[in-house]
Amino acid sequence: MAQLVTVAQTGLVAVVTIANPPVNASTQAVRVQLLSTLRQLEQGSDIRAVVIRCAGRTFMAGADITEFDLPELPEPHPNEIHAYLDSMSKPVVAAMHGTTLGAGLELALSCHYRVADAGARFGLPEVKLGVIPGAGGTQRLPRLVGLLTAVQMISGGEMVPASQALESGLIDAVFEDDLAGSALQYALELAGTETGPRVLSHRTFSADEAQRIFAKQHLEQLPPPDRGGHARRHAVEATIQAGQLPFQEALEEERRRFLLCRDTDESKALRHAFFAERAAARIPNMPANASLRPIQSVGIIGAGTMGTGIAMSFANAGLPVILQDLSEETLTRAGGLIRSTYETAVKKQRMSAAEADRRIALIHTTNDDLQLAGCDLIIEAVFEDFDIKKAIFRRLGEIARPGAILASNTSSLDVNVLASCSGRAADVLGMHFFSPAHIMRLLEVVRCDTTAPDVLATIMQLAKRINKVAAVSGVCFGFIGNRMLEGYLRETEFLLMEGATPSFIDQALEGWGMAMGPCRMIDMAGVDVAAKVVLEQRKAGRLPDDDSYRIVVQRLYERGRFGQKAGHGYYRYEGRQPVEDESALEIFREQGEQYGVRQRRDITAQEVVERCLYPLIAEGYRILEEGIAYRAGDIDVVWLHGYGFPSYRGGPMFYARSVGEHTIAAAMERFASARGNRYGYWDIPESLAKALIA
Ligand code: T1G
Repeated sequence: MAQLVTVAQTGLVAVVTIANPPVNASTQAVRVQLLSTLRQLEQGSDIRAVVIRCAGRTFMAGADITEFDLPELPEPHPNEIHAYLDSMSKPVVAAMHGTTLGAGLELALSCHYRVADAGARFGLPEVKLGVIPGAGGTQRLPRLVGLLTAVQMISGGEMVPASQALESGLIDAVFEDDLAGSALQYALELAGTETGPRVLSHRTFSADEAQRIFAKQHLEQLPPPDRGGHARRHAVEATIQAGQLPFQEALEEERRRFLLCRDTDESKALRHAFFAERAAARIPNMPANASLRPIQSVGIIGAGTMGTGIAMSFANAGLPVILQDLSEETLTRAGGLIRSTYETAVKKQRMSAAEADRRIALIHTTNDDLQLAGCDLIIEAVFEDFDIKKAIFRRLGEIARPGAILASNTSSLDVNVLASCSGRAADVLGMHFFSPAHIMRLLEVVRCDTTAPDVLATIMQLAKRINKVAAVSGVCFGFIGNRMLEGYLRETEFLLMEGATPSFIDQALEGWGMAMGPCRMIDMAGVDVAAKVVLEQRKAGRLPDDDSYRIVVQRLYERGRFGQKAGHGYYRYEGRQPVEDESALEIFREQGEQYGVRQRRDITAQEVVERCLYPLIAEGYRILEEGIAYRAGDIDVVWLHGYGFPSYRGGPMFYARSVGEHTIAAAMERFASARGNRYGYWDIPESLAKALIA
């Protein structure tokens, strides 16, 4: 067994170091070695205090999530270590840096004193994996910070910074530098003054009535168990029991709830999403030591909403940006949007005024594209006009410095063509950001046939640097997300023509878990934007020979119903509030009659969900068959981070396996026979159809 826990003695203090890269996860080997080390130190006559610290980038960041799939957690359970810490006669100090999370924070709570460096953050994020703290967190945390703070931390799963942790009593001291030396000094003083342990589990605890009432209100406001609230509800219920049950009994109840949650579909989906996001960053057959191109400066062509949002994404990561546009008016508007965005962040105390000023100062605007010539990465973010984009890539091929990476933010156009226009195709790829680009984390990285491996690797690494979740897509219309969206929107419009209303469709899909239904989504993104994409597809001959295909969005567009920004689209808007609009329903009726909807009928929410989601999922199978996506998990990452797919369902491809591929294929067969399949809308991809034979 590798040596993961070592000890160094300084005077009367023993410093225990855990070294289990990359995040010092609490594996069985770590637990075995840590427990035996603590037992030895307790016996040591020349030791009066202990410090537990971690090597590398962070204090223990949690249990090893891969152990969740084991039938039983390999001994010793973290609770055994924590019970031993409770029994020790010598004070133990946790010295924390990085992100102390989950079992790492539970270990620290079982220590007797807690110190940290100024940049440290703390959390119990277990609910984000569909479980609850399973090693005493629900019982020790309230004893330290009170019921309210504990319920908020545990049910939200968010990290708190060292300053807040100090203020709440979670930690005892923050050191600006030299954590190791300061923690040692802290322990030496404990030893020197013969200060004994402070054992949280021995602390009697009873929250006052007001705190209990708050906790119960918090519980009632959580989503239902089958809509992402299962683990959160158990986490809060376990926390509320702190002080109401004898400590050991409460630990057993916590463990019971943890095991209950661990085996749910919600938890399996969330754990899948966690690892899928990290796997998506890995490019198959890419040598681990692939050289990356340096990216120290970024140029963006096009200062519209997308270009401005992209500029802020880079400024947020500390990278200087030159934002270029031919129109001075556009540049002025962009400058205003940048300033107002950061002013709002300061007002909401998301960042200091100084930090906002730093980021604003990183973005320079210009109308002269030659100023981009020295940039390491240049992103084209003009509107979706292919001829203009081609001209820009020809220009970039002339002015950009050798070795610069050239990217297009296009949401659907053929990046291979842009690459060839540039005259340096190996340097070109797509970077499809999602609006608002400085907030949405998804980045579809589109690899052209000619993109050089180091260019792809560089951009995948850069994505992490700008806090984006990247997934690689091959070149096809709509890449991964928008291509799968087609069937979803097609069926939405057919359902409208058959008698469903926008609110019925949206509520059916939002009730199923989507963050926003299709009609509200298009109204918000712009009916005109959606209609232009359909018209562009029809012009390029990419649509089925079916005049009724997405005819509704075209009719709304023709009538100036551009969506929320125009006050009406699929809905009428009172402020930002969507309201059913008789004149829109009339358009749906007209189109239904014109395209042969003999009689409008009552449609169930289940039919809406199946009619919209199954073609979306089927397209995902085709995307995998064609090699457009490397893995099914990459497709899930796209939908979880770019389209509001419910995380507790794991993404469309994970959901397909959990609901059963046979169920989906059989439903598609039913729709094909009930509705006809003249245009292949209900064709079942081969890799999905095999479920029918199995
Ligand atoms: N278990 C196993 N592997 C983990 C891991 C974990 N807890 N955390 C990270 N990894 C892997 C990750 O898959 C990746 O692997 C590598 O480490 C770097 O991670 C009993 C039961 C700590 C903020 O939920 O939030 O404790 O892709 O790319 O961006 O109550 O990792 O390189 O092969 O994310 O710097 C609670 C989960 C567990 C924390 C670092 N803890 N991790 O982010 O690196 S449940 C968590 C994170 C628990 C107890 C319960 C982040 C990070 P690879 P990374 P990062």
